[in-house]
Amino acid sequence: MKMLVLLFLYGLLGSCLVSAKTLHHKFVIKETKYTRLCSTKDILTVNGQFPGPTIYASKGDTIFVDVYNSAGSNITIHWHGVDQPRNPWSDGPEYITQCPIRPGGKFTYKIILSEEVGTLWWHAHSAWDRATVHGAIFIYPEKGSSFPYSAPYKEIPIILGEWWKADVDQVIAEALRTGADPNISDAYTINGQPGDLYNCSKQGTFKVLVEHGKTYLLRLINGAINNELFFGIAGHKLRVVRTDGGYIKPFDTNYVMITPGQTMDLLLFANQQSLNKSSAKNNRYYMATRPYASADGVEYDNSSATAIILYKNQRSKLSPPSTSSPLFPVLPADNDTNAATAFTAKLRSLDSKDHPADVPKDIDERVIITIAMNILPCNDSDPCSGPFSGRLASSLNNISFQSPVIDILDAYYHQIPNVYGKSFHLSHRSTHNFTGEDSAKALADSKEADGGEDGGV
Ligand SMILES: [Cu+2]
Repeated sequence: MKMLVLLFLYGLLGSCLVSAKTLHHKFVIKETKYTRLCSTKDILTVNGQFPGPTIYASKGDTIFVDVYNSAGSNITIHWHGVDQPRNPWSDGPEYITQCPIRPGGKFTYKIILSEEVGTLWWHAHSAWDRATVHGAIFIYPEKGSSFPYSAPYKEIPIILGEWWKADVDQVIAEALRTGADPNISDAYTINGQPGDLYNCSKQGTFKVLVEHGKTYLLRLINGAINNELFFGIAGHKLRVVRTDGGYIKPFDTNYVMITPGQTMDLLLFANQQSLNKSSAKNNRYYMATRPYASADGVEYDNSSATAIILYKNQRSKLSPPSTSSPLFPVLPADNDTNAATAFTAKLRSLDSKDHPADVPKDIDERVIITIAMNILPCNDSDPCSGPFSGRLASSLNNISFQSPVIDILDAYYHQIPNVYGKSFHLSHRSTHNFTGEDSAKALADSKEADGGEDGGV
């Protein structure tokens, strides 16, 4: 009997060892010429590709990525949404978990996949390099586990991004110099392409050929630097099944709202008519993305990126271009907060037997973290020209971040003093209703009343 149990355990262990794989990738960071919106510039890429290469893996795999920096400036790479249990050294944010990889240097990242399944992504985590240095991570369920929905016929990566005609590192450098908001982007992109609505972009528009009656899995990633985005496809509902590498309770929707860094897996049912049906007038449908931007008086890029869903003609296999232009999806207005929050409120963990939501329910300590955008005064040693003659500075509990010389994780591990402080206040000196009516004004008034000696809020 004992022998049987042992054999059984050995069998289980054996199958685990067989299913979790170790994968290797080589990323070479280099400058590459790309032309968008009628102008050409050098952008940073991985292996010359924009968007960068997709990493294919399965749940529980370990991935080693050798990153060679052949560009002229420092860089790091972050594996967005990967938990990396007990492995912070490979997380990537510059000066937090590592010093950046210098030009000519190399760093090997170890990416430990644990519970994640679905779509995640990787991106540079230095200056604004992530605008062009990014790509998808597809994580398939481990062998033998079942999808909580029927398997799609094909999968389609959809990476949303932002494009500046200017050099992106100069855009952020200028913003840091002046203390003002960075210049807004010149276009949004879908898989690196702005689409039909922008100058000189029609030719490159991303197109997907679909077959009537088939189901497609869209792996949607918001790789934009700053913007929350609405996304939808004309004439089609989307079924949201996963977000940020985990299953959710599926629901159907005409549009999604996706925040920067977020990922979503969407099922697209190709159930519209193709041209070969005599009644069909159109076999092309736009997918489109445009911003959700509700902040008063803050300038934003209000353009729309498009790609095209094209139905295959089942008789000839080739789809003749239809004469009328593709249908455009109905997306909420840019400032439609109700539409944005109504969508987000529907995101709920699947929480099934096979995909439980293991959230700790016993709370030891309640921590309040206030995220704020402050305006600091300009002065002679730190000249600036931002809003209200000040400098924008974000903070957590009224503490802003300045890059140290040694990365914080090394300083913590080796107990190197004077790199970071330990005075992060977990409770506030005065209480304030941060979700009340006109909270910012009320807080500013109360500061003025006590003399406002604190600087920011
Ligand atoms: Cu990220």
